[in-house]
Amino acid sequence: MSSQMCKSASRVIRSLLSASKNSRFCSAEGRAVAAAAAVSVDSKVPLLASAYGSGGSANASRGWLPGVFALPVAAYMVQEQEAHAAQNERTFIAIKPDGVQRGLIAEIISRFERKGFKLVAIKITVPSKEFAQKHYHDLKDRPFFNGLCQFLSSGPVVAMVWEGEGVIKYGRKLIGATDPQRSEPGTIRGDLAVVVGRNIIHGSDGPETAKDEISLWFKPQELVNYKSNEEKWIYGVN
Ligand code: DAT
Ligand code: MG
Repeated sequence: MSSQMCKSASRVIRSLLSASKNSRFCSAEGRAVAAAAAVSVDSKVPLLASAYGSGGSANASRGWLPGVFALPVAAYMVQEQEAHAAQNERTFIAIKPDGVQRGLIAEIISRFERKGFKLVAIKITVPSKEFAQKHYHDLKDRPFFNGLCQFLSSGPVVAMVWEGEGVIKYGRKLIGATDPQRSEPGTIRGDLAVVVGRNIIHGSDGPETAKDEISLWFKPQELVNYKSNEEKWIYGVN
């Protein structure tokens, strides 16, 4: 399906879904029918096409399901699509020169990795001061801006993109409060840093910042799309 088709199909499905939420059609049998129909959709049969194509009704003989069967199909497909989109959330994380020099690269990466997030881009680089100023542009009026940019460009930085459901917000939780004196024990800054000027790690603070920072630090082709073998054990609904 083209992305345009996907989008309009998704809109139709979404309105069907809101009409059917909590209805009796969202049952286990519904899911089975939906799964069968989802296969049909993959093989380019018109959206919501019948899994019972050879049935006797007028609808079935045209290859279309009546709305009552279409609803669970719709619900299932939207849920799948949304779950997939959530898992693809990405954030920018950087180990600053102090973290690199203190030998904390593996420690920091392992905390994100063990949580269940997926590394999709990584490089080590010494950013220029101009680049650091771009990265921290929103802090340009703060008194520590110059020193901060000087410091970020003073040595190697490990720049990364991590992917997973809720990774932007939860990444910040793993990192801890900006000032390590206020970071909880168990967080990266809480466990591994002492003062705000040497807090070892950066993490995007929201979806817009994440998008901007990822595109500042990485070219699109440096981001790797892959399926991790662990995903089926990290994600799931019972
Ligand atoms: P965060 O890194 O938690 O997103 P921020 O965006 O407010 O925090 O600031 C960016 C960095 O600037 C921060 O990691 C360390 C430095 N910084 C922040 N507040 C500071 C302060 N009061 N004095 C010195 N450096 C500070
Ligand atoms: Mg910040």
